[in-house]
Amino acid sequence: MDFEAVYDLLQADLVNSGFEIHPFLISWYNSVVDPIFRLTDYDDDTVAFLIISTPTMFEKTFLPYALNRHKDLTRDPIDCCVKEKIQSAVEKLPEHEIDVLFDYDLWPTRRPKIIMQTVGHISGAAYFYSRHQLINDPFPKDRNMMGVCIHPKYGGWFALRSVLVFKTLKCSSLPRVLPVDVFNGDEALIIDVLQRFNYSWQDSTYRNVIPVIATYSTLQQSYFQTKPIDRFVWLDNIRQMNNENV
Ligand code: B12
Repeated sequence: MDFEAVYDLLQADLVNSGFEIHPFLISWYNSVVDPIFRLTDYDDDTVAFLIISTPTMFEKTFLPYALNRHKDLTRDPIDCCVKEKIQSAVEKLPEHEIDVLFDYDLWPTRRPKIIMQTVGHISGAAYFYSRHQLINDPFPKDRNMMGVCIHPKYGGWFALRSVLVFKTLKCSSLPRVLPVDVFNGDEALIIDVLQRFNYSWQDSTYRNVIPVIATYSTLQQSYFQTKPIDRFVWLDNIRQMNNENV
């Protein structure tokens, strides 16, 4: 199966479930991260795909999963649901050797196996804004300021979930898609989003710094605002309401 066939199959399987897929080459990632973060097991022209969840993933994929009584909801249910969905897509490509990395995969040293925001940028999915690009950086030198990706359609209403590395798929001529700089280089807007993401991410205003075509639903926001320890009870209530309605 060539690149186009693989890309088509992944899109057919995942787009209607509320995901987006963005292809990239390992060399694009390795050329920007520090040596310690490089993916050294692969050739430069190895094809990989970034998978992000969009606002509809919650209703299209997660709720049906969570309402299924056979699913164990005691371990992070969103992560388990996304993993199951991606694994089922991968199983449809048995002739390829695929390494699947998730946003939460860490080495024993707690270092992330893959830096998802960098992948978001180099794959063209969502521009990564960081203090390092500022000419006049106003933030305290000793403050660890996280960068943030902004998606051209969903602002901050999305998550960078997984990377599929196709060890057996090489394509040195893969066309590169540049990420959309939604702030057109306006440094004041970049500072504003970095402030919102670092100092008040809980209010979600960093997600709305540009006009968006969709946000997380009220139900989804309620789920994410629930403490992880209380989410099982939250989901159990949804299951009970669903039973009453059938
Ligand atoms: C660790 C982590 C945390 C830690 C943060 C620790 C810290 N302050 O650093 C904690 C638990 C606190 C945290 C909290 C949150 N997080 Co967090 N977190 C991560 C995680 C797992 C790893 C981030 C990391 O350590 N990166 C490593 C550092 C070194 O990367 P870096 O600083 O970007 O440096 C690299 C780049 O600069 C790159 N680089 C160098 N030159 C160039 C040039 C270019 C052009 C480019 C593109 C890159 C590049 O190379 C460097 C490395 O060598 C990622 C998922 C993942 N696997 O990536 C999510 C992630 C960053 N978190 C995310 C989110 C949303 C949050 C929260 C809002 C909570 C939430 N989940 O809702 C809060 C926000 C907290 C805050 N603002 O303070 C999202 C960000 C989404 C987005 N739109 O950007 C991610 C991507 C998870 C996801 N699945 O989507 N998080």
